[in-house]
Amino acid sequence: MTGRRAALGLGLAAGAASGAAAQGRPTLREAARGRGLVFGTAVQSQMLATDAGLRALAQREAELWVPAWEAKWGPVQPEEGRFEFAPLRALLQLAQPSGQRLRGHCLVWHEANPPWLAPALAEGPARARRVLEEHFRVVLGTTAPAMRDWDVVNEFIANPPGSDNPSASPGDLRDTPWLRALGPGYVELALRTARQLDRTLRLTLNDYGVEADTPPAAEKRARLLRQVRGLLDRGAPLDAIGIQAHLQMREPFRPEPFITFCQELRSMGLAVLVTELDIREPDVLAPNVPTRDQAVADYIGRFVSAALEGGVRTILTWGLADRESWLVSTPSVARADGATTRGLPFDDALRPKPFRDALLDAFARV
Ligand code: 9MR
Repeated sequence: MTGRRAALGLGLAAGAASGAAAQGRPTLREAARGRGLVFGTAVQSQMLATDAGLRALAQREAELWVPAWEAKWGPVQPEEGRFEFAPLRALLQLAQPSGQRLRGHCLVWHEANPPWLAPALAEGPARARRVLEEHFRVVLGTTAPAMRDWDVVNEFIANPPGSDNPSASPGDLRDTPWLRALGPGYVELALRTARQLDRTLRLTLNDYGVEADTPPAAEKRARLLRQVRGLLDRGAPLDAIGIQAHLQMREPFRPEPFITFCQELRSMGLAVLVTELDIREPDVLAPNVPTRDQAVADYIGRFVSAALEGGVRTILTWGLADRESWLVSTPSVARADGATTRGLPFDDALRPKPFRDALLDAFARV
């Protein structure tokens, strides 16, 4: 382990005081910690380096950081055999004085991959396996002291008919270059490879589209449960399920089916995390910002309370302030009417919104 620590240049940061309360209420970090919960956020090294306000906010409000980009395959292994850890190191350096821990995201995904990867995987299972094992060996070996929890496979369940982006795949598993190269055993291979390299790493499978009270979400929950049960029956190492929770207010949410889903996962001995919480507002907005923000907060409050009731103890939002949100910067999910999505706990001026209060209130009820 000492060699690994030296490899990334930094170990686990020591716990540090989380700073002043914002506007008379505790920080999310403090409030969560007081209830035995962990609150975290996605961060981007470039943004934290250039935006002092966002940096201070992430340092003050979050206990746990997840790199939104820096640990994905594309940035980490841009060319075969050339590994790049400078952006991750930069994040660790920013985290150290304020005592954040980092979780890893993600080792296997069908997006954010370098151009060389898909052709290499297409060369056949033996080559695909070597490529996977080498990436895991270097990445886990380098990040081990600082990152003890990884999304090993991200978004592996196929979207059922009726979803926003239904998958062509006929089975439970999403059709990806990994599935095509290695067959349905690729998830188990990834988990076993990670466990073999690092016996005490927390291994997580992360997915989305399982939150709402809609037929496609119900089917995706069933697919996830079926796949997870199969993995555990085969003795695959697995510790946790990450529920992304990119919520959409045009979809209904009902606590009961979601709580049952979390409890079923918990009954299999798994931890359940909310890993990427944010929310898209409805197509037709209320006429003023306070009404919009209150509607967002009501939905978030219901969702987070259900998650906590279902046994979730770690909640991460996908960014803290609207100005860093992919819901604002990504054309495919940005609002068609040109309005800025108010889908995170703090506004563009970094002032807390009712979303933040809904989190605090839900934490306080635990
Ligand atoms: O928010 C992330 C964005 O900055 C990246 O460009 C993109 C591609 O790497 O990924 C976004 O994060 C995604 C996450 O990794 C997986 N779940 C969905 C997130 C939003 O697209």
